[in-house]
Amino acid sequence: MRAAGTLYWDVLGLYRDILDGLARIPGGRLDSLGVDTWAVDYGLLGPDGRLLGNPVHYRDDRTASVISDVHAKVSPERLYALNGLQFLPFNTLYQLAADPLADTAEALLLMPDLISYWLTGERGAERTNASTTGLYDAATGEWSREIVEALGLRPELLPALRSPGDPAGRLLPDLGVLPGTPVTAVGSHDTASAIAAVPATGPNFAYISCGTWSLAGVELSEPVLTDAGRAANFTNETGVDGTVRYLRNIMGLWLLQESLRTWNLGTADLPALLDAAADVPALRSVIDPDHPDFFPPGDMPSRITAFCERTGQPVPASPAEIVRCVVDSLALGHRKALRQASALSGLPIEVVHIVGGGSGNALLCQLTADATGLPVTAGPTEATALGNIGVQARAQGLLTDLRPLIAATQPLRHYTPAGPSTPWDGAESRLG
Ligand code: LRH
Repeated sequence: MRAAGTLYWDVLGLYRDILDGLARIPGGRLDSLGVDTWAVDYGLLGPDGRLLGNPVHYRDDRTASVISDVHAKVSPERLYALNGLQFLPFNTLYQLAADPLADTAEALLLMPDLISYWLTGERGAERTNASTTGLYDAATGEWSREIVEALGLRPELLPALRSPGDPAGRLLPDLGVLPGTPVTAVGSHDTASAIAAVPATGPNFAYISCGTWSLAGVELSEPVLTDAGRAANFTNETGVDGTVRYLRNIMGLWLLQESLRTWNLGTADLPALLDAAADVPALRSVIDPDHPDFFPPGDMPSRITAFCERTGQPVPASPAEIVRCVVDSLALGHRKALRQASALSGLPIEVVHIVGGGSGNALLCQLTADATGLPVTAGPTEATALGNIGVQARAQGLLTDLRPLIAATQPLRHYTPAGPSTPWDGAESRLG
């Protein structure tokens, strides 16, 4: 929500919904609870543990003016050598540079850690999400003293790290819901939880965690911190069990969500629109989904048509044509990222797993198979929730290996490439 020019999260609304949800648990009993959210955003606490200021949304543009200051203190090359993170203007380290409260705050808690703190009174920094801050050393798995000091941040700002599966306190009695319920640290970065639930049956797979963002890449055991990886803006995020998610962010279904919002349509209208889009000729016009024009909230269709006009392509007119342009462009983005992930990491890809809400988008899954020339397995849709619960179940000794269980129990759909991927070769060059 925007107020006086700043884009904020409604963090207390989210917290209230969590408490409401807990109050409705059938039977009034839980063996464990784990919190995950999106990455990078945070709340700052004062000396008495109070929240200083309302957390700001990563789509706010407050970092635009501070990025060069940060890079003057630590070069992008050195940052990448230490944190292995793709450059995204909203990485926590840039947000902190734009946040006047960072100088006086006592503690920084990333969103899921903030919710956990409110639920339990205990503070910590869960590793998978800490790895998205830019302040975390991808090789050692600890906060990077060098980056923290170079940026003039106090090391005490950052709480002690914890890993998925660690205990994270108990629900406080004064919440009035399920008092004493154990809280377990999970892959608190939603993408870490989602990838923990990929139903892969062998090592040579790629994944696309497809929702508001498409996070497309491969899973590795060690970070890849090469110049070529940096140039391609690949990230090394920490996964559950110390795995490395070597991936790139692609703008994702945000392009569709914001288009629907502009047209005053809801997700219930999407199936009919996608059906109509399937009848529009393929690859008439494509956009670079990652162009910064598409990042902020607002009228998406007019930004898409402006891009097509600027690049001399046919201008999509109807909603179905715009949806087709978006879905084609995302499939192209998936293809480019996965080809690079494989080349940069040396991992051959035999199958692509699409998980998350986008795995229910049959047109996008089929076009991703066509564009990559690889078989696609789609599902589960609720991968993040399943990965979150799976880590808790494992911490309780209820299972040892989540992926085979997901593969055996979740409905999955399979897509094979419909034809040669040649038309996509030409289209990729139009992305620039
Ligand atoms: C997906 C996600 C992604 C981040 C972005 C901020 O929800 O966590 O992994 O890059 O949000």
